[in-house]
Formats: sequence, C-alpha cells, structure tokens
Amino acid sequence: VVDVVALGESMVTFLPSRPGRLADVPSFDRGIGGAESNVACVLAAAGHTTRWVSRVGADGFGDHLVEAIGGYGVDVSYVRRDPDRPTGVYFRTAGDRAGDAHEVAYYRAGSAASAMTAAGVDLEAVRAGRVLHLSGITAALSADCLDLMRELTAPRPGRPLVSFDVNHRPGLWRDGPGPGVLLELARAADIVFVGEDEAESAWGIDGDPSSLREALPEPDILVVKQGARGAVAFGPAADSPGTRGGPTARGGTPPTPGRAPRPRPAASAPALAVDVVATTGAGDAFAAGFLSATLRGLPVRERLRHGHLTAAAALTAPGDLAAPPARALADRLAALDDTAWG
Ligand code: KDG
Repeated sequence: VVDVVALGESMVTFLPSRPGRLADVPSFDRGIGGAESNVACVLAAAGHTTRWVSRVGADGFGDHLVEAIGGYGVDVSYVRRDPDRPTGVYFRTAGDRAGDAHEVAYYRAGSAASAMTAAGVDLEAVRAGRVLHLSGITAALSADCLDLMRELTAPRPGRPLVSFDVNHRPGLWRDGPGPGVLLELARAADIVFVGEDEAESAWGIDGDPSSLREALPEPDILVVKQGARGAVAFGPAADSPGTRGGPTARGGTPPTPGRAPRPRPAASAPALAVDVVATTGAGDAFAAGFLSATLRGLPVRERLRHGHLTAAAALTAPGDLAAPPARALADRLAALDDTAWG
C-alpha cells in the first residue's frame, strides 16, 4: 500500500532572478510547483511511499514535471498526458517577506490538469493509499475538477483518510461557484489544514481557532495555521472534550446551561522563528510534516512540530519545494519539552 496519494495540478514555476515587480524582473529560473505534488515530493524525501495523480500536456513542460517529480521517488505512473491541452506554468515575484507585495501570474486556464474528470482518472489508483491528499486549488480549476473533488471526498466504505488543505487562491476564483464550496469539501475530509487568514478570505469566518472549529466540527483533525505564530490542532471527540464529548465526559466543570462549551484544541505549537526567503510551498511542507508524523502515529503536538520543522526548511529556501530535515533530527527536535519550543 502506498502511504500517500496526492492528486492535483502541478506547474512549471518561474522563479525571479531578483526581487521586484514582475514588470521589472528580467529573467526567471525554472522550478516545479503544485501544492499537492509538493506534499508528495516532501513526503517521498522523508522516506514515505507516495504517488502523484494528475494530467499534464504532451509537451516539454509536462515531461519536465513528470521527470522532476518522479526524480523525488514519487510514483508518476498514473499521470495522464493530454495531446490537446498544455501544461500550466506560473511566474511569481520574490517579494515573499512579510509585508512585501507578492505577485503571482498563472498561465493555466484550459490546462491539461483543468480537464481532469472523475471518469478520466484511475479512481482505484487514487484511492490506493493510506492517505489521499487533496487541496482546494483543484476545486477551482473547472466544474469537472470540482465534481472530481466531490467524488473523492464522498463517504464510501474503505475510503482512505482524506487530507484536505484549503489552499484558497483568490486569483483562481474569479468565476464559478466561489470559495464557499471549499467549506463543503473541508466538512467531508478527515484531516483539514486551514490558515486563519484564508478562513477569513474564503469564508468570512474570522476569529480564533475555536470559532473555526465551531464552524467546522466534522473533520477528525482540524489544523488551524496562524502564520508565523504557530498552529493549533483540534482532535476527534476523545481529544477535544469541548467539541463532542463535553467537559463532563472527563469529569470537568459542567457547561453553563444554555451555552455550548467552546471547542478546545488537542494541541498547539509555536512556529520556529526563521529568516524567511520565500513563503511559497511552506504550507505544503507543513502538511507533509504533519502527515508524515500522523502516518507514524506520533502524538498530535509532535505532528504540529514536525509540520513546523518541515515548513522552516521550505521557508528558508527560494523554490516552492525544499528537502525536509532528516527524520532522526526532526524526531529529536519535535520531542523536546515546551521550554525549548517557546
Ligand atoms: O502551495 C504552493 C503552491 O501554491 C505553488 O506551488 C503553486 O500549486 C500552486 C498554485 O496553484 O498556486
């Protein structure tokens, strides 16, 4: 059994040779991007068996993606080639430091991946992992891709654990149903990653993680990312007495009549303070670190810490993808006591 199958669009990425507005950058270096394949590549580099399922053009950029992602050890044998549609590409600026304007220019409308359909992908291969990792980006690509996401998140016997990173990309939601559908998909998943900022931008839910958990009680694990501050995770009913079991289930104070108890996180972990080179791909690295630790059965707090350690590696590298820290080292750091983690 494959540990993790990831499905989604990948693109050739053009990384600017220097900071500045897109209009001023004279040259770009080729890289690879794609939120879901980034997760697969980082997990493969961390020693997991992974598969990436997608569709790319029958063109040189498609060749490059398949070769580069395959080069990480990811199984790419279920990536279909489309003779009629191109591989998507995108350009971005280097101004990723907090406060800098960040421009992204996608050339992906009508791409091969946007033509993915539930009938056109090998669903058995997609469902063959212990975890199926998806993201909200796919839902924005086309009506067919949204249907595919609904099919993959629908309850069914033997479904793999569905991991869903909300990944709200405002530039992709100019037409279509809007990012509200991401809430429906998140509700159907088992593990959800969402940033406080994107909960606000996609759903208008602002506030603290507990409010977000109140709005999204269904997933077994809800990870709320708070940017440079850190992340908190809400666990299933047993880990989160405030959510379903109620404090009395553990002998705590009974709730005030008429007021539902607030959901309490199962764990929280501050992020590492690093010198950020580029934020792109950090969320994917975080998800990969968290999923790797989940697959290994580590406690929720350590899963968050593995997320931060892997994200720190991505934040300090210029491309969308960076090698994760070595497992033995990451395990030692994740197991340190609270004083070491601030
Ligand atoms: O999470 C990083 C991705 O945003 C990047 O690699 C490109 O997949 C991408 C997208 O759709 O923005």
